[in-house]
Amino acid sequence: MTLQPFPLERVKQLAIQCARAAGELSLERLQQPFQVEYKTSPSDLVTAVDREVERQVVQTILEHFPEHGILGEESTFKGRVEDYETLWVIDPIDGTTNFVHQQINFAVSIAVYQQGIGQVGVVYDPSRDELFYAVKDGGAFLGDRQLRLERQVKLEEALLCTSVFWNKRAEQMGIDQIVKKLAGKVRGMRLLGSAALEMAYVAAGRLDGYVSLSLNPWDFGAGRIIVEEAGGIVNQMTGEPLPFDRKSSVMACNPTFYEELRHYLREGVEIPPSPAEG
Ligand code: 2AM
Ligand code: CA
Repeated sequence: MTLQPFPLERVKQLAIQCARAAGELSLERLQQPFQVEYKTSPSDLVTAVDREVERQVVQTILEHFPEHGILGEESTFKGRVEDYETLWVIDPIDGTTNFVHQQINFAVSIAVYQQGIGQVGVVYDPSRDELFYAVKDGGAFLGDRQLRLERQVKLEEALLCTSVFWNKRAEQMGIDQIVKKLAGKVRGMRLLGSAALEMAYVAAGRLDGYVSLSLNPWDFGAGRIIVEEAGGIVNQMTGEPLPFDRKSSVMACNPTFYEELRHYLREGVEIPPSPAEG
């Protein structure tokens, strides 16, 4: 049997099309009342819009590529991840709490992996109509502008971002201490509430680094490809490579201070191996 070459250009076009359509649908739904539910607690929300948007994305992908698998936050696709050579990893709304409260600062995240290797990553912010995307070995872009992390940044000059505070286990592990220590070292710390957007912003140089003790694969799937293609470094906080299909800690940053940041993180906190506990 001859293996078909991976249709990179078609996959990229479809990922961008799906992300834009998903973003438009989310914005439309914000104009009307929608149902909000607690997933596990009052700080873990899901809305009817998350589910509707994911269903739309899954349907479109399968119309074009019925042979591909899909790993989505809302589990709309029922197949087993390990059965597919090509896997789409999608979050219909990354930053659901922002979607509900702020109606801004959320994003669609779509990544495509071929045998575990990231090929295409798309993060679309519909409120600002900003499209971040990257293709393996083809560069990272914000719209038609190529993103390159060429500026030298010292840790003391860095603006860092984290989404650790939602995680009670992170608190038990002393993450508040490490963040406090880091905050005293860097220029500033931010919490935006959407890991996908935060990673896209690292690629764009709006933030210099992002750290989290535990993220789901759909939160970092696209952002990691975009940061890497922009010339940044993305790993687990232990320094090991990120997985593509399970939970992990994440650090993504400008390469100039990667080792220094890793040293700081290693000193203060017990970093969980992947898969991390949520
Ligand atoms: P979400 O909005 O898709 O749930 C900041 O809260 C970031 O962490 C967001 O990207 C959010 O994604 C993610 N997040 C929230 N709760 C999480 C959990 N229990 N495990 C992993 N990631 C989570
Ligand atoms: Ca989500």
